[in-house]
Amino acid sequence: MPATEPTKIRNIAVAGHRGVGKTSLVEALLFEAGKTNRLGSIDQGSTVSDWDEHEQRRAMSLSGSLCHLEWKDRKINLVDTPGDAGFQADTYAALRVVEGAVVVLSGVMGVEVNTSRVWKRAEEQELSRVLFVNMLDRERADFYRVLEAARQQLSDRCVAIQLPIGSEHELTGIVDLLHMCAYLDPAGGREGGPQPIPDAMADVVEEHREKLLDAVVETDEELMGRYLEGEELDPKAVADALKQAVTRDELYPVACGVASKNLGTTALLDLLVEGVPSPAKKGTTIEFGDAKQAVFIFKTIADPFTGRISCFRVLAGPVSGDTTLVDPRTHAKERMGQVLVVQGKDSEAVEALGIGDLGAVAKLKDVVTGDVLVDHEVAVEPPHIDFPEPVMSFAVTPKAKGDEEKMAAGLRRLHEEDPTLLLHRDPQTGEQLLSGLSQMQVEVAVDRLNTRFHVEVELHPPRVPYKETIRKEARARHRYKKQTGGRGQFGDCAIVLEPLPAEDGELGYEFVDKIVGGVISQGYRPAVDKGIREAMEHGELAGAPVQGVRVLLVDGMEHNVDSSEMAFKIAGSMAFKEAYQQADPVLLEPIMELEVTVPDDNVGAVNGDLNSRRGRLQGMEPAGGMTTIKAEVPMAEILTYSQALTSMTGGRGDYSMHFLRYEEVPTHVAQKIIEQTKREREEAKV
Ligand SMILES: Nc1nc2c(ncn2[C@@H]2O[C@H](COP(=O)(O)OP(=O)(O)OP(=O)(O)O)[C@@H](O)[C@H]2O)c(=O)[nH]1
Ligand SMILES: [Mg+2]
Repeated sequence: MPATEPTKIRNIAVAGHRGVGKTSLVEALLFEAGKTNRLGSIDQGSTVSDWDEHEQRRAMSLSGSLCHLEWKDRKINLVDTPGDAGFQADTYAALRVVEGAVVVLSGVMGVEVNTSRVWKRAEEQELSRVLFVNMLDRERADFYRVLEAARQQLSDRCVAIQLPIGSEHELTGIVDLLHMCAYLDPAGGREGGPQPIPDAMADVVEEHREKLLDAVVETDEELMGRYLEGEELDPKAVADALKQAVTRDELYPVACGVASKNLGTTALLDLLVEGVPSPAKKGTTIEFGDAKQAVFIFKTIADPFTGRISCFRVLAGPVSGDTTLVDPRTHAKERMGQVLVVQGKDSEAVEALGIGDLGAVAKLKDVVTGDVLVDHEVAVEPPHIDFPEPVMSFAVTPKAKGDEEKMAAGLRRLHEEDPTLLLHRDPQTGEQLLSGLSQMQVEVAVDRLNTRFHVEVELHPPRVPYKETIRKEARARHRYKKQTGGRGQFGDCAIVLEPLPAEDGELGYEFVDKIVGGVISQGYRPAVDKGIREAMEHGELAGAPVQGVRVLLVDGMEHNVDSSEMAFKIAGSMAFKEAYQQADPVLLEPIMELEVTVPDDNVGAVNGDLNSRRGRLQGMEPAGGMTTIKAEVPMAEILTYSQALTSMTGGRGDYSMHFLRYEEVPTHVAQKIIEQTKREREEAKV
């Protein structure tokens, strides 16, 4: 099979909020196009794109899934993306390799938190967009309400291109306003081809057909002229102008249907072919220099059995099997043994893939998501996929002693698949921290460690990385002296501690040598510095590292026989501890900047709760039924926020946060932490 021409390809990401029927829609499109013989379902765990056992167990998508189908002599590549906030890495990566997105909305819920988020991302990437209002068979579903919400909250350039026939459980079909025909509910079978529009719909169809034509001709002067002269425009002319408008992001057609029954797929497939640009028209902004063959890796699957599978978009080609490319990031040669097309969990080798096409290759050596591979070494800047930052961390420990390395190796593999999942050691608390975008993402990683890598691990709330600093100047002198028979020990130093202001928000440390007249010889002064640094690793208040201190070494004494580096190190450390007590030491805690998006009804409860967490409200932005609250909250108060938010908002809230700065812990809170540390230290001694 020769490579498909770029003009005959459509690359489409299916994106939207959690649970709106994206996977069901992809399933229906594959079925309608004859790629599968029966319509799989989420509830039976039988869809093509949610093939992973963890996806089936949780009945939700956890990673992006690549599928393809043929429709009217076009190859449509579909990337089904997860809607859950914890799994957005794959969604964002998918949006980087497509020209178009089908943004799926629930006919009941309309525009939700993640709808707006993927919309914004698609806008940044200048993707052509089609909306699909799904679940119109459900109770309280209302196409026109959702259409209005999309026009208000996403773009007033959204225009209906299909309409439902009937509503809720009396929904019987949809009308295609472009081709002026109807499709009747196939109840899970294949759609039976175009039917006449029911007479009873005449008025509403007329109204929306006119709105559609008005919107389309407004983007095309020539067509506008013909339209105004009263000419009847044929669907082809309208579709051509529509495609131009969609390509230039001037129009967003709104389709509709019922994915779980396969209603609306024919009209949607027609729209993807006729109304969405091909890679030849829209192309990619990813750089590949003057390479004749180039691919961009947008997804990595780390399978313990088949090894690593890398999904790519062809930037320059065609690219065939048996090709060796080079990764300019590592300068390593990478062999593309076989070029594969992917259908969910299945793949099939093909001869070659052309420009713009999406495919996969197995067993590349050292390639990560985000790499560009080229046929000869050219300096290319790999495109930056702006992945969301982790918002929460858990401390992880293996259940069995000795499994640390196995756990780390497994998590490294999972990080290859999902770059937002990070394992790192907190240098301060010594804990292994697993960070991610949501609690569920972290829990799924734990499940996968178990099933794929056979390591059982436990999650705990992490320790807060407190710090200590001083508020005023203090001085101390310490003489370390030991006389035990032969050679003794002698070190004597006087130091002054001063608060050192933060630089760019970072608290530092400075050692200033003010010795005059050589009272301590040059060779011993760094030992004093070293002793002080060691003492600063564990402050006297709560054992947290001390920062924001300038130390002046002002005086001292040495003994010509007994002095040693060791003696001066000890003297420095002791002098520091003594001065530190006098310098008004205080405890510092990390403050996070928090952004919570919740339904308007929950704002009161969420604000009240943030208040009880010592949060400080910074602002509120209502937008279409949801409000985004910005607040500064101490990290210690927000370690387990996810559960609280879920219960306050019935799962409809969403949040993200990042580190802002360190601040002094209020006295009454600090007192408790200091006492707690003392108790722990004493227990540790026993
Ligand atoms: N009544 C009805 N149910 C639907 C429809 N489409 C999907 N569902 C059901 O809604 C649930 C979620 O469907 P999914 O296809 O998993 O939704 P998704 O958007 O892929 O979910 P995530 O990938 O987890 O974000 C499943 O139980 C589906 O059977 C529909 O049009 N009507
Ligand atoms: Mg899904």
